Amino acid sequence: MSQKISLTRYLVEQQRMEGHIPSQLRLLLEVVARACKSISQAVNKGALGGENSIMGTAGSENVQGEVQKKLDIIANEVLIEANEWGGHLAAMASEEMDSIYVVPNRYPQGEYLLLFDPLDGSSNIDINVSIGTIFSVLKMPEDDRGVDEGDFLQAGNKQVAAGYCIYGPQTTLVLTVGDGVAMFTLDREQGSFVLIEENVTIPEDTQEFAINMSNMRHWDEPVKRYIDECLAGKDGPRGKDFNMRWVAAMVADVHRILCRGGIFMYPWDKREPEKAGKLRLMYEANPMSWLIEQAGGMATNGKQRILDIQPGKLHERVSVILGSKNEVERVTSYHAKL
Ligand code: AFP
Repeated sequence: MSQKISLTRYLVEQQRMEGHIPSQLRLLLEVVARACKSISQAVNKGALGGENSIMGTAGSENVQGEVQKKLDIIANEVLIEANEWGGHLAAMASEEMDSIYVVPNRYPQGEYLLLFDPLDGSSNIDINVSIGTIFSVLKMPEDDRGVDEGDFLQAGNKQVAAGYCIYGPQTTLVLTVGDGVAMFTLDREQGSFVLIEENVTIPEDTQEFAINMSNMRHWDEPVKRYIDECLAGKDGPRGKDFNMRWVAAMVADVHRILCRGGIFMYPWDKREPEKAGKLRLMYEANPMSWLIEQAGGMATNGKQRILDIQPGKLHERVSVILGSKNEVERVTSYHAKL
């Protein structure tokens, strides 16, 4: 790429040429990107942050009963403080907060709703492995007076923007506003995100799968069958060898899939049969599924398209199968044969 295109310029051009992102949404995305820059800064400091070190646990649990890391809480605060005063949002929801955060009365209220997992893959923080922030943007339902949790309960196909920022060897922001997927890497000297790839496309076929194999004995038949066939390699029904990767941060596994294809699964399993899955629908599965679909891939819960699931509650969980189209189709078809 000869001329560097910043995120700001990309968004202005989307607004001007494509006409489908209103200025308020553009502003919102710029603020989210700015917050991700601050989080990236904190991640980079690690134990060098002294008293403000981001390492270790905060001594509390979130609404899902998971131990909160210090960085989970810091990232949550950074996103709220950056977004509450701009006038583009009505409310926010996060993995780290039990209920929604309504923009305080002292600030103007906008028409958008922001959902996020401030720090995905928090078990990777202390071991210096990739982590990330995932976000999803919805519009307030029309003619709505006063915002409440019910306004957030919209299917993923209603998202107006979605993305993530991965804090790895590079800090990269990946975004869709419904016109393909674009990637921007943080240029630390310039302090801005620079476009590195537009129209990201996932190959339809793959020989790489991502799943936590230690849960194999708890899986349902269709997932077991799919993985057994992959493991059988060249001599099995698939007639080819497969490779496996598992970063334990969805953001990093999805990033790899957007870069070179693959299939990611966190399926329902028998450990907690009453839960639909481990991952959260509204601020993990929905934004990732939209990005994957926008890049030509597919995302289902084994039975239906994730983006068509009508959420019943904010912190709803879901079984996730996403990535290269032909593989996701295959696993989904195994579920249909049950
Ligand atoms: P946190 O956001 O609580 O760190 O969880 C990360 C995650 O939900 C997802 O990003 C990973 O794919 C998955 O957990 C890893 O889970 P296992 O430890 O069960 O493999």
